[in-house]
Amino acid sequence: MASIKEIFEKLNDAVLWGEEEEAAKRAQQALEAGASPKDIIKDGMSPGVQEAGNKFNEGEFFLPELMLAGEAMKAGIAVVMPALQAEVAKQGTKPEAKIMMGTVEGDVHDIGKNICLAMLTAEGFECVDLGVDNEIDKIVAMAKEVKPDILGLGSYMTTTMVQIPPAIEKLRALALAQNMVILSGGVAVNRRWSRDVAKSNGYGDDAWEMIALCKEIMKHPPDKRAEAAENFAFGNVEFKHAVQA
Ligand code: B12
Repeated sequence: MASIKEIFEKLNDAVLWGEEEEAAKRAQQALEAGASPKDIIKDGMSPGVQEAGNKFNEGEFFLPELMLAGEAMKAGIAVVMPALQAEVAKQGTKPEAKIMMGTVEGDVHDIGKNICLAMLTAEGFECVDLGVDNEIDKIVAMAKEVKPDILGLGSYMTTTMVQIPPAIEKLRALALAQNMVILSGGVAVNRRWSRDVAKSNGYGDDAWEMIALCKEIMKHPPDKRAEAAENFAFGNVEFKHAVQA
């Protein structure tokens, strides 16, 4: 029988080369071999999709290959999702918090967001997927309706990151009234921009940092969560305009 390491290699390859059926099959095989859904996403698929991104940046892959890699990753996630949810249900704990995530207007990249949502679900958070290409008014309306403890806004292109600051501006009063913490993330966005320009309450480089941040946020009473997020995410960021001696 193949080891989990060997299955992960094949699974990562299937994602990289955009083989949907193979990815679903290998994800199932990994589950049957006893791998945890979390590890399957983290070690069995994420490196494959990152590699596809690298090949695109280096000019070796083009858009069709990228789309196929994205679809293969989705097929793998679909296989592990029920196991992920079953694992959480078995733990029988109340969800730690409600987290809503969506991509801003004009942006259809959703692989990173989907990884975050899958991993947060695995950690016991109740997750609401707002999907991609969300206009600001829709984000505000959904935040009012869903009342998440944490709202994550994702942008993956420099052309769409400009949507995040006005979205946060429009959400500010609601966030205060609902004690909702707003995070920004995605490949177009960085920590300092999140703090200084978007004025979000926090940023995460990847799904694992987002999980750590969400856990930290929920350790605090509702009215202290935004501050706790800012300390955790931005505590070590140097000031933009350092005073010159
Ligand atoms: C895959 C991909 C695609 C796929 C998307 C498939 C899908 N379903 O998502 C397809 C082929 C559709 C695509 C299309 C396009 N793409 Co594209 N794409 C990529 C690529 C290669 C990888 C993105 C990805 O999935 N990365 C892997 C995931 C796991 O990483 P991630 O997104 O960063 O997510 C992690 C963290 O950021 C974090 N995170 C994510 N979201 C959030 C949210 C919060 C709140 C937090 C805290 C954390 C967090 O956690 C995640 C997991 O660890 C990137 C290049 C790159 N290296 O990133 C280009 C890239 C983003 N694309 C780019 C472009 C230009 C396009 C197109 C315009 C191309 C075209 N000419 O048509 C279109 C635009 C479509 C649109 N309107 O959105 C550019 C953007 C350049 C820019 N201006 O900034 C990039 C950077 C490539 C490049 N170097 O030029 N793309």
